[in-house]
Amino acid sequence: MKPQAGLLNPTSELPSPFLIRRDKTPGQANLSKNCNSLPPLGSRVWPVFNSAKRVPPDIGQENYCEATLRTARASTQVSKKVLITGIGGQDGYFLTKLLLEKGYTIHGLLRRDSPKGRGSLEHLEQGKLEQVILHEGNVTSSDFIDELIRFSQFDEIYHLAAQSSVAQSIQHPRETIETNVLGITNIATAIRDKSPKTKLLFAGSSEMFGDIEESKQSESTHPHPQSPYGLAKELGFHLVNTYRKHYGIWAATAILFNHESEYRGDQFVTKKIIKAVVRIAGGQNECLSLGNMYVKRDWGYAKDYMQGLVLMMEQEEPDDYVFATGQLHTVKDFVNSAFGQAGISIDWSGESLDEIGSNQDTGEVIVRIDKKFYRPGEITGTCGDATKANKKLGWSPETNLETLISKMIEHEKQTSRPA
Ligand code: NDP
Ligand code: GDR
Repeated sequence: MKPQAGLLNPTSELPSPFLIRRDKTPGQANLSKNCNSLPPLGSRVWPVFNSAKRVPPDIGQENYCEATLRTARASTQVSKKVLITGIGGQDGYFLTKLLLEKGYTIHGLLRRDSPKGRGSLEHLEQGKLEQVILHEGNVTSSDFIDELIRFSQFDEIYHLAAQSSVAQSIQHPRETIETNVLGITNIATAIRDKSPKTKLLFAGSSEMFGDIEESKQSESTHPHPQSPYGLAKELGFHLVNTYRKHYGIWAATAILFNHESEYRGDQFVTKKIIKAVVRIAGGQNECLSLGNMYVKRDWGYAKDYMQGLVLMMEQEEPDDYVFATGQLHTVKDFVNSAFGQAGISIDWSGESLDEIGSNQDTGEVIVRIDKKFYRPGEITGTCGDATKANKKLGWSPETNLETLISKMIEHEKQTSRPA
C-alpha cells in the first residue's frame, strides 16, 4: 500500500488531552491533540496511525505521551514547527519541499472534502509526503483556526490558502471574499490572541494594484483593485500591516506577481495553453479558445517565488516585499512560444474576436478567440519591481519564461501520456 502522510481532523473535534505522533524524521516529534484514542478520521481514510505508529501497548498512554512530549519539546529547539495553509496548491508543493530540506517540521492545512484531495502534494518524491502532518479544516472556521494555532504554537505560519482565481472571483464574489478575508482575519487574530510569538507570512497579490499606471509596481504603489479577488487581497495586506504596527505581531505580506509551474491549476491561462499545446502537438484535432490575448503579465516560476518567501520569513524584522521578474509578455507571446517549443509555428490572421491562429504546416486552425473568456474589469498589464527584495533579501528570479514553458511542457507530456 502506498504510504500516507499524517492527517488529523480539526483539533476542535478531538477529545483532549494529547496525542503525540512520532514523525519519521529522526529526532523530531509532532504534537497533536488526543492521546486516549486514535483521532476520528474524516470521510477519506488516511491510514497514518497505522499499527507501526500506534502507541505501544506495553508503555501505557500517559507515560508514552509524557516521554514523547519531552522529546518533542527538546526537538523544537532545533527544528522549527511550521504551518502551511493551502499546502495542496501550486505554491504549497514548492514551499513544502524547501522547508523539508531545511529540516523543519511541516504541518499542512488541507480543505475538508477538497475535490483535489492532497493536490500538488501527490507529486512530492517518495518519502517526503510521509514527513508532513496534514490537518483537515477550513480557514473560514475561527474555532478550528483558534484551536489549531493555540494548541500547536507554531514558529511560523505561511498563509497560502485562498480562492485564487480572479475569473472565479467575478463569478463567485461571496465565496472569494469569505475565504480570502476571513482566512487571514482568523489566522492573524488567533496568532495575536493565542500564539503571539508565531511569525505570519501572508500571500498577497499584484492584483491589488490593478492596471499599471507607472512603469512598474512596487511596495509603495497605491492599490486600485479591479476584482473581488484583488479587493480581498488588498484587505489582507492592510490587515497584516495593522496587526504588525498596532498589535505587535511579526506579520508580513509577500506581494506576488503571476508565477506558474508544472503544478499550476488548470483554470489559469498558462496551464490551459500548455495542455492544449501538448495535445495538439501529440496529433489531437483541437482548437485552443482564449479570451483577450493582448493582456500583459509578468510571469515567473513558483519555486523562485517560494524561495523569496522563505528569505522573508528568516528576517528579524517583518516587512512587505514584491516578488516579480520585471518582464512583460502578452498571452499571445506565451502562445507563440509554447507552440514554438512543441515544434509548431502559427500564422495569425483576422482581428479582435475574429483573430485566428493556424498551424503553418497543416493550415488547421488551432487558436480562436471566445468572448466568454473576456473579463469585466480586466487588468491589461501588470509588471513588478522587485528591487527591494533584491537589495534586502538578495533575491532574484532564476527562471526565465522560455525555461518555465519548457518545464511545463515536459511535465504535461509525462503526466498526460496514456498508461
Ligand atoms: P492554488 O489555488 O494552487 O492553492 C490555493 C490552496 O488554497 C488550494 O490548495 C485550496 O484548496 C486552498 N484553499 C482554498 N480555500 C480554502 C479554505 N477555505 N480553507 C483551506 N484551504 C483552502 O494557489 P497558488 O498556490 O497558486 O497560490 C498560493 C497563494 O498565493 C494564494 O493565496 C494566491 O492567492 C496567492 N497568489 C498566487 C499567485 C500566483 O500567480 N500563483 C500570485 C499572487 C498571489 P482546494 O484544492 O481545496 O481548492
Ligand atoms: P490572473 O491569471 O487573473 O492574472 O491571476 P490567469 O492565468 O487566470 O489570467 C491571466 C490573464 O490571461 C487572460 N486570459 C485568460 N485567462 C484564463 N484563465 N483563461 C483564458 O482562456 C484566458 N484568455 C486570456 C486573463 O484575462 C488574464 O488577463 C493570477 C492568479 O494566480 C492570482 O491568484 C494571482 O493573484 C494573480 O495571478 C497575480
